[in-house]
This record gives sequence, structure tokens and C-alpha cells, in this order.
Amino acid sequence: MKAELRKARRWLHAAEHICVVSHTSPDGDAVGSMLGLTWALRAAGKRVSPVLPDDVPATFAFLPGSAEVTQEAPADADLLVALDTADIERLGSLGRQLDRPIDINIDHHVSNSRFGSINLVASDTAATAEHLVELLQPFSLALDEQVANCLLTGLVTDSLGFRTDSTGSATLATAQKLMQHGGRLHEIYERTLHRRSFEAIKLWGQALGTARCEDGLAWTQVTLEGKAEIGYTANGDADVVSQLTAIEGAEVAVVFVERPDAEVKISWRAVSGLDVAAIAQHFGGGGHRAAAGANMHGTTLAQAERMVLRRTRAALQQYRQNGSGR
Ligand SMILES: [Mn+2]
Repeated sequence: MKAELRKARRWLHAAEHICVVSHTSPDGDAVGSMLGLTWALRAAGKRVSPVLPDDVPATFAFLPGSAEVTQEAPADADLLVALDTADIERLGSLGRQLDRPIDINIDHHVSNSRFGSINLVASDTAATAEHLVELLQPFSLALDEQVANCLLTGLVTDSLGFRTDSTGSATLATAQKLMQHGGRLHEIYERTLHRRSFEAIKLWGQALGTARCEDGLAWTQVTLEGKAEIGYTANGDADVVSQLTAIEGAEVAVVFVERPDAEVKISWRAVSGLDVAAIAQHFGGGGHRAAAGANMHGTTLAQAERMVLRRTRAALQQYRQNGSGR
């Protein structure tokens, strides 16, 4: 066993009160990994506090423990574990609350900045949850039904239902293992990937109705006015960007989400293999090769759109010529 793994196991078992954290705008992998580790550690007799900088989205309220997630880090935790968090800024307000560094950083983002005292980063896994399943045995933690359902949620959502190119045969073997331990694939898939609020579907209608697709690049906008008209109150784009990737001929999809205070959130999805994380980084964001995001401040929707589309088009051109978007 690697020295880092041994050390992590030692720290986990020596700790009495462990605080587990994850990133802002938490997704299924953030919530699932965090709660999965919470239950595995509790089964080993630990006191565990799950903390997120934002509310748990209603979609994941069915996960055991979601109701006890708080936004305030406990003062008396003796170990801090971050999950699915590529860099310390992704912890948002929580990062500023913590008075000491993260002890154990468990993640799968290629861009992980290794901000922990111990860094367990497996960029070849489809989800942090998948990596966690591999870590349970070296950590001497058990995989029970609660753990299995939390981790299967992370795996199903981050792999978009086993269809990202990061989904390997090992991902499916992990899913099978989680099902054998009580993971309810059908329920998780239905709740997290298929079902949407009526407002979200109407938002799709609005955003898809004004979508453009030119020369392999598909894009659209979600405006504050449009959201208000529909009564869509959640943050984000209701995953409109993934709908754009379904367009025949689209190689890259971009969605611009207008936010209050002259902020625009941009989401990219690559279909062809273009590295959109590199484009997002240019605008102060990051992510994975095939899925990335950024927040631009002090800009109008039109300005952001002009700058981002120009850069994305150029990267796509470059990628077609030499297989690299840089
Ligand atoms: Mn993830």
C-alpha cells in the first residue's frame, strides 16, 4: 500500500470528529461522495459532520444524511477531508471559514491543485465516488447500503448515466459492486438524471428555442428575465448545455447564464475531444476536458458571449487542425 494511503488511514482512524466538505453549487458527486464517506466513517464509530458552502439541491434530498448537511464548519473537528474539490477556491465561503489547511484531499479532477496535506487524486476515474469505492478497503471501511446509495449517486451523475468518455469497464464494475451492496440504480437514475421540475422543462423550451448552431459550435443563453417569466428559481441552466450536445454536428456546446450583479456563468461541453477546461481556465474557470465552467464578473451577457464564442471558435479551429485546442 502506498505511504500516502497508509497515512490517510492512520489519520482517519486516529480522529474522533471528522469534518467532510465539498464544493460550491454541489453536484451529485459532491453530495454523494461526501455523504458516502460520512456513513462509512460513522459505521467505523466516528463522529462526522458533513458541511457544504451551499444548500444541498432538492434533487439529492433523498440521500441519507442530506438534511443534516450544514453550511458552518464545526469548531472542534480534528480532521478535515475535502471531496470532489479541484482547488481551495471551489470551497467558496467555507474555505474562508476554515482556520487550517485541508488534511485529506480526495478527488478525480485532472486540474486538482493538491491543496491537502495528503492528496489522493485519481484522474482516471469517472467520479470521486468511484475513487472512494477503491479507497474503502485500504481505509478499512465497510460498504453498507447507505454508503452504496450515496456513492452510486456520485458515479451515475458524474458519468451522466455511464456515457462520458471517462466511463470505463472499471466504472461499470464499480457500479455493479455498489448494486450488490444495495445501491438502487433505477431509483437514482430516475431521480437524478431523468426527472425535472416542470419549470426546468420550460426553461429548456425557452433556451432551446433561441439556440444557435454554426460550424460545430452550439450555444444559447439563459436570462434573468426569462427565468422570472417561467418562475424558475434555481441557480444554473437546468442542464440545458447537455441538451445542446445532442445536436447532430455539434462539437462543442456553450451556455451563458445571466446572474445578478453583472455576473455571467458559462458552461462548456465538448463532444469531439476538444479540451474545454483549457478555454474555461482562460476565463478564470476550470473543470474537466469535456465539461468545464467559468464565472465572468462585471460583464453583460452580450459582452461575455462575444469574448467566449470568439475564443471557443478559435480553439475549435486549432483542434481540428492539430488535435489540440491550445
Ligand atoms: Mn466529480
